[in-house]
Amino acid sequence: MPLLPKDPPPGPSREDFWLSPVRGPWLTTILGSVLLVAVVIVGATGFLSHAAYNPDLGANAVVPRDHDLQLLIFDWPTRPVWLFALNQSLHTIVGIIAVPLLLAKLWSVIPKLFAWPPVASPAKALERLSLLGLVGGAIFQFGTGIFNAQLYYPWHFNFVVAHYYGAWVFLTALALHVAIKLPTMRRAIRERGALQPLIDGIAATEAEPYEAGGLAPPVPEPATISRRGVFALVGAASAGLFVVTAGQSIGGPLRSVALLAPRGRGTTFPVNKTARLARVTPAMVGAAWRLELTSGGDGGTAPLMLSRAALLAMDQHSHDLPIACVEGWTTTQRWTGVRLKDLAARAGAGKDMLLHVESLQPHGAFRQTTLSTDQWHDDQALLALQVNGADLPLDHGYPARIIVPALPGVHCTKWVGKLAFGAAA
Ligand SMILES: Nc1nc2c(c(=O)[nH]1)N[C@H]1C(S)=C(S)[C@@H](COP(=O)(O)O)O[C@H]1N2
Ligand SMILES: [Mo]
Repeated sequence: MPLLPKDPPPGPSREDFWLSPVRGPWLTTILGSVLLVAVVIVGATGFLSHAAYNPDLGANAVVPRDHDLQLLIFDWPTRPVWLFALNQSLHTIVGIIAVPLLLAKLWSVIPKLFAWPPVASPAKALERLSLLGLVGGAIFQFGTGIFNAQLYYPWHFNFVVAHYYGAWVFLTALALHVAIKLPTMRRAIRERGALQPLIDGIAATEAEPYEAGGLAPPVPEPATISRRGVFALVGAASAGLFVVTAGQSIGGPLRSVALLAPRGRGTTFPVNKTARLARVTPAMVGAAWRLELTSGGDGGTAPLMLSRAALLAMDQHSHDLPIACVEGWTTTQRWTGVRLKDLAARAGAGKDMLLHVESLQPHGAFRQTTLSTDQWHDDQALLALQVNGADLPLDHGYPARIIVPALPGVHCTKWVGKLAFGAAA
């Protein structure tokens, strides 16, 4: 005995509830294809960003390493110096401007959400389950990413961990979905052409042929927007989002109109976390401050305690290097300080050692980082003491901070208290 009536109840479960003549397999195919390109860029740059943390080193891993799904872990390079900035800008910019596309794509398939009966067969049940991963995953990934870029955390989980596993759920469901839908997409393009329907204005816009259980409406209303109008609308929305966000990473005149980018306007040199928030007090960084420099751990040499004057007496090097935050903002400044490899020599560190960095900041996830051998060997890798020709401001890490080419901003540790060269753990 069926639990549900065979005929759908009045409302969105009835096919004749949906009237738009532009909704149909062709529109969904093209919206889906463009969205797919965006998602591939965002997914690839997301996994690269994960690799850029060098999660195999020291305490760098944010996603627990013992139950991590690692496909793409390699020694993150230091050149070109803007590599991480480019990667992270692509990730956030493409992720943000894809939102109108995602909404249009979801709009184009909304009748499917109300399909009757809700579960027609075990195979359909499986397909709907995968759609839960797909649509739920998409909303979760775009939602958490954008909230993070807005510095808004209305949840109790670790963003990086959730966003990382969310990517696996979403991209797995997406791969399955594309595989299932490929024949439908090919048919839509074969029958109507990839771009042909964009030629029609409103007057010539007609519905695609109705098929039971398909996307085209059985009884379409006259068109109020053409198909190219749909793409113009989506394109304009994406362009608008680009204008109000991309300035935080691209800079230039766009920076002043980056209204939706919390670190975009007002300054070309944002502060991620102030000394106050990090509980670093002026007393901690006063005349009594010393850099503790060690090599080899417990069995190694006695620690050197270097004052700022002692560091300033060493060879100083200046380089224009970007800081790029995972949240998407980027800024390039002129940093001056001591080369990390000169400090390694001073400490008597072995060439194949790692560099463990500790901040004076008493608590928090960003108070330590581990740099790879290649990273501290780089000629431009600095313990910076100055920026733009003046002492580092306290909020930017006075008395000393890490600046390494192509290093994620989060590893450019501020208020450094200790540099320990040592073996891999
Ligand atoms: N000790 C410490 N260092 C830190 C952080 C921090 O919170 N504490 N934030 C990091 C992050 S996430 C970024 S993006 C950069 C930002 O540097 P800025 O605030 O000087 O622009 O500093 C990094 N260094
Ligand atoms: Mo950051």
